[in-house]
Amino acid sequence: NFKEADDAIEYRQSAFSMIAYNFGDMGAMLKGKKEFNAEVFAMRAENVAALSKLPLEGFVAGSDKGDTEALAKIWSDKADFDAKMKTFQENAAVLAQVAAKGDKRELKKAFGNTGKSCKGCHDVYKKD
Ligand code: ASC
Repeated sequence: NFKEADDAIEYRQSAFSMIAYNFGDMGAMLKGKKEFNAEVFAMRAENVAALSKLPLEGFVAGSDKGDTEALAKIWSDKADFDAKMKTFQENAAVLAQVAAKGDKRELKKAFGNTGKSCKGCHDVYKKD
């Protein structure tokens, strides 16, 4: 368990930061902002799939505080939040599987689905 609420906050924010870095690089490749490299893309997809399992653990009771972008609704609608996080994890797992095979059309679709599950949660539970 985390010693302080601040430790839980730092943990989940670190995970999100690493997810954003890896997912952002995949997006840059798909948008042609940098050269597509199937091996790097697959590595990043694997990273996101693993990292997607981390943030939820940091949303412990009592960590609804401080100057963060997490809305109080996360804790009042926790079951829905958990379900949305699980959908993200599932989409990220599919993306990693598809990326390993390297079919660009399939990979774009799986990337889109994963991005939708990022946004779907941000729209409801993240301060803008
Ligand atoms: C990203 C990022 C997000 C998602 C979201 C997808 O790269 O930082 O929060 O994609 O914009 O719609």
